[in-house]
This record gives sequence, structure tokens and C-alpha cells, in this order.
Amino acid sequence: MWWKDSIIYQIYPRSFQDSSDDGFGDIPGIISRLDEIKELGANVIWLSPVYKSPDADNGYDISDYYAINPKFGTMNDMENLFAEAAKRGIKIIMDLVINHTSDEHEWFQKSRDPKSPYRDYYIWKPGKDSKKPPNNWTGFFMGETWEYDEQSGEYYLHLFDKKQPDLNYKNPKVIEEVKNILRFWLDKGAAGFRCDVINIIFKTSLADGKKSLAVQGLEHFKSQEGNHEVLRELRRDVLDKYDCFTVGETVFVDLPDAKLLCDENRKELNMLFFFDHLEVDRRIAQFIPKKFHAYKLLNVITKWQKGLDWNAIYLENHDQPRIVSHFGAADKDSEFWKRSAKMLALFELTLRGTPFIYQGQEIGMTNFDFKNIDELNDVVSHGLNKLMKKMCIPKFLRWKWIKASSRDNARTPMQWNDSENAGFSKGKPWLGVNRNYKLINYASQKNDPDSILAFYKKLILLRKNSKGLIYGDFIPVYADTNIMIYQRILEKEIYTIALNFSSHNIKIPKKFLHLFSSDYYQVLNASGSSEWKNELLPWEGVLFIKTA
Ligand code: TEU
Repeated sequence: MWWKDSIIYQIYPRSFQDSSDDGFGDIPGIISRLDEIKELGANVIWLSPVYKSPDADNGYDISDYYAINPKFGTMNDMENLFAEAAKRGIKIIMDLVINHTSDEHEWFQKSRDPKSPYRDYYIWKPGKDSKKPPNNWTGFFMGETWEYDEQSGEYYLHLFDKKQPDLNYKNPKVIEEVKNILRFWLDKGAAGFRCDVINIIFKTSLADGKKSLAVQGLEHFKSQEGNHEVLRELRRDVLDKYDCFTVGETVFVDLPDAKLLCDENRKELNMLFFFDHLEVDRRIAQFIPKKFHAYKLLNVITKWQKGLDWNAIYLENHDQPRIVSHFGAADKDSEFWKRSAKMLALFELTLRGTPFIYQGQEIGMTNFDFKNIDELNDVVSHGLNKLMKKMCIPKFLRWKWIKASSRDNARTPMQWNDSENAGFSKGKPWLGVNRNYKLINYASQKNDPDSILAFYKKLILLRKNSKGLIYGDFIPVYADTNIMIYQRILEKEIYTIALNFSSHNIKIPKKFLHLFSSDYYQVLNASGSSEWKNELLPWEGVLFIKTA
């Protein structure tokens, strides 16, 4: 299957490359950077939403699935993008956001009339005892999940922002609409879809949820039987007729759920994004930090590597802080920014599954040193701030947590070079450019063989030519608080990987030294040092390769 040995590059269009100098990335900008993506070694692009949208949630609130947001360009530009990408052997997958639409979508506007045939496209309900919402569910954006609509005299459900009303998947007409959307984009040339929050689209009942600090009501809409049925129907009636794949974004997913969703015989999704690995050092809906232990990370990764036949592997996306700030040294010990970024590249690219690389990850972009809440655009950060204020959490703590977790950390413009606005745009960027762009940018790494970018390219090439790194078994070997060791094995190919997540030199435990005997192994390491002294340097990663 071609998507198994692919390398996928995620583009967040508004922050990638601006060609019109309005401060907003666009499709012609993406076309102008396809060569860089090809040089990296990626052969698939996942494009975050470019559809028409009022941008209440940066395009994840779609008002027309068949039109392009004019800020990004035209349908003609999009067709050019498919064609130019294809010329370079690059496929494109689209973001499928179908749990909700924008409240400005024509369907929703029509559905506000209780007599409209569109009424049942959404989930409308009268309030409890006149003025109270129909149930006690709480949303993904730290706020209410029901909005009262004067015109209708009823509430509508929105698990995200109030400008993102949830569609009603008990209505077969909604499923037919989705099939049409899929066909439209597949016929245009899409090679598949990244399916937004795809495991919560079916609401079995609207009863009150169990009390919970996170999202309350989950048991009524996470991985419901009806949800599985919808996925099977989409696959059977549309997706299976094309050479394409799907990757689900599955929130709060656990392994038993995931096994059902990705079982090849059930024909639902091809692979999915889980969140566990990025939450090993955070608690309560990802916001409150706790101590990092490498063994916890290895445990989680082992669970998924062994539990599923195929994984979608990622360390970054547009919702997560930058990995070199999160698990790496950028914010703790910046001397090792570069080495830790390479160590994390080694981690991601030596796991079994299809790797997804998020724009800027390949040059080690870091979190942004935002100074106050007004510098942030993210709806989640603002929602969280409001909620914590209500809970009387002191300002300095609120800011500390929001700053580290804000989705805007990943959304600042791509740092292409050291010219004004990092070469992203000549206009004022929609979100501030990271102040470190003179130090961290694509141009300065392009021809430097010691750069993070060069390391990514080398690893991607190695992976492409090594069946063992793509398909080999995953064998956990050892982990403690600071380091982890694992192997990938396929017949006579043996890969041994050791990663150091700390600022100290750490000796490989004696018991495992035999795995690193360099007389018959070839070594690739993140520190670039050529001598192996049976220890890991601070933030170093090493890969020992033995092929018979
Ligand atoms: O994300 C789903 C989701 O659960 C996150 O928004 C999560 O709540 C957030 O990351 C907490 O930090 C998807 C998209 O990736 C996201 O960008 C959208 O905002 C969301 O769905 C709604 O479409």
C-alpha cells in the first residue's frame, strides 16, 4: 500500500508562504514551495482546510465545502496545486471537517427555520425547564455546548465553538452530503482525507453526561456504533472506489476503540492519530504540565506500536506546541536546541507506521515567546483563560499554562529566511513571526550538512531504502527517566535506537552494551560525533544499523 511507505508533510496554509503580501499564506505560495517539500523527501501533503470559511476556528468552520477561501486563492489555484504537485510525484490529502459546519453555512442558516427540510441536518432541542440548556455536556473549547437561537426558539448543539454547529448523523441526508463532498475532492485529484474529530460525529443520545473535568458527555458520542456504521458506509460507497486512504483524528481514543476503527476487515479508517504520547507530561486536557519520564513515553509508544498493525506517527501538528520546546531542549537548555531536534527526528522516523511531519518541524521551529494573551489568536487559549479565571486560578499560572500549550505556538509563520517576516510575507503577518527567525530558518539550513534539515533529509532517505525501518517489528529494550532504547527488526536488518531526553551524559546500561558494539554496526547520530564511547551525550540520539 503506497500510503504505508509514504512520508507526509502537513501544511497549515495560512502560515506557510504568502504570495500576495496580504500577510496570509495562500495556495500560489504553496505551489512556489513544492520543490522544498520534494527535496525533503515527502511524497504526500496533508493540507489543513482551505475551504470557504468565516475563520472562527481558522478554517475548521466551513461555510462551503465546494469553494476555496478567497484569502487562499481560487478553485483554479487549487487545481494548479494538484497538477504541480502531481508533476513532482506528490499527492495531496484534504482535511475533512464534517463533525460540524460553520454557522454561516447555508444548511445551518436554513435549518434555523423549524419547518425547513434542513432542520434535521443539525441537532436542535428545546431547553430544560424553559431557560436551561438541554443537557450538561461540556465542550472541547472549554465552554458551553448549547446555544439558544431566538429565531428558532430552541438550542443547537456545538461541541466546539458556537460558530461550529454539529451535524446530525442520524439523518441519512447528511451522510449523502458527505459522500458528495468526498467524491468532489477525489475527482479533483485528492488522494485521501485527514478526518477531523471523526470518532465523535454520531450522538447516540442527548442524555446528561457523567461528571467529568474534561469533556462531559463523551460516553454518548465517542466511538458509538452509529459512528462505525457511518464510516463503513462512506468507505463502501465512495472511498473504496478510489485509490486513496484516510487518517482519522480521533479524540480521547483508546486502544480498543482504535482497533475497531482501523481493523482492515471492518473497512472504516486506514490509520488514526492518537494523543497519548504527547500527554505523558501533561494532565487534564493537556494543559497542566507534569514531570517527563522517558519510560512513560516508551510505554505509551510500545502500547500503540504493538497494539495496532499500522500507526500514523506524529510529534507535531497545528494543535500542538512545537516538539523541540515540548520534549526537546529548546526551552530548557537552548544550547542543545539543534541536537535535541535531531534526536526527536530520529525518534519519529524510526517508528513503525506512516510519519507525518508538520511544517517547520524539519528546521526545528520552537514555541513562540508570546508576551500576553492579546498576542494570541487561538480560540482554545481564550476559552481556557476565561474558564481558569472563573476558577480563580492566579494570573501568572494561567499565563504560564496557556503560553506553553497554546495552539498558536505551531501556527506562527514558516521561517524561510532571515529577511523581514522570515520571508513568509512582505505584508504584516496574520500572526506574529517568531522572534528567533534569524537564527532558525530554512535558508540557513539548506546547504549546511550539519543542520536539522539535512538530518531529516538523511533519515527520510534512509527510511525509504530500509524496509526494516518501515515494516520491522518494534522491540522495546530499556527506559528510565532520561533515556530509552528500542529496536526495529526485520529478518536480518536490525536497527538499535537510543535516545537521551536530558542535559546529562548517560552511560548505556552494561546489560545492553552488546547491542551497540560498533565493530559490525554502522552508526548515525544526532550529535554528529564520530566516536562512540558507550554513552549518550546530552540530548543525543543514536541509530546503530546492522544488516547481514
Ligand atoms: O481538533 C480536535 C481537538 O480536539 C482539538 O481542537 C483540541 O481540543 C485542542 O487541540 C486542544 O488543545 C480538531 C482540529 O485539529 C482543530 O484544529 C479544530 O479546532 C477542531 O478539530 C475543531 O474542528
